[in-house]
Amino acid sequence: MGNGNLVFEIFSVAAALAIIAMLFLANYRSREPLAQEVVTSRGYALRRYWFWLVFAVAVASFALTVPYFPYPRAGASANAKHFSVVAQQYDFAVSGVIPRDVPVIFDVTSKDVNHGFGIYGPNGAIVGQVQAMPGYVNHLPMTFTVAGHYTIRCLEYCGIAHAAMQGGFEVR
Ligand SMILES: [Cu+2]
Repeated sequence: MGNGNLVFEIFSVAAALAIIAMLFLANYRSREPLAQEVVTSRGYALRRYWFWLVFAVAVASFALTVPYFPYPRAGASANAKHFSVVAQQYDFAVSGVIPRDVPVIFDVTSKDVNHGFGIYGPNGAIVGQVQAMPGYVNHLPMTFTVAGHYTIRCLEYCGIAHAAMQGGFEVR
C-alpha cells in the first residue's frame, strides 16, 4: 500500500497546484483590455513556439525511451512450459504452481465474455497483462524472478461483480 499512498500524495499536491493556478487565472485582471489584433498575434506566436516545443519534447521522449520497450523480452522460448488460464465471471482458474526463473507461457482464454488477465506481483505492482477472450487463446510469455503469491485482477469491465473479480497463483 506504500506505493498507493505515494501516488495519492503526488496527485493531491498536483491537484492543489492546478486549483490554485485556476483560481489565480479566474481572478486575474489586466489593467486595460488589449486590442484584438494584439491578442491574436501574440497568441499565434505563442502557438507556433508551443508546437515546436511539444514536437521536440515528443521526439526526444520517444528516442530516449524506445530502447526500454519490453516487447523484445516477450519473445516466447520454444521449451517454455504452458499453463492454462480460464477466466469466467467472476474468477480465474490457473493450472498449477508456476516455476521461478524459467520461461513460462500462459494460454489465456475465457468461458463467457471478455476479461482482462492482469498479474500483480507480491509487492503489488503489475507485471503483465493480456486479454482473456471467449473462443480464442492468447499466449502471454513470462519469466518470474521473484517467488511468492501473485494476484490476478480482471482489467476489463465484464459484469456486475467485475470489481471483485480476482484470482491468484504461486511462484516457487
Ligand atoms: Cu472484469
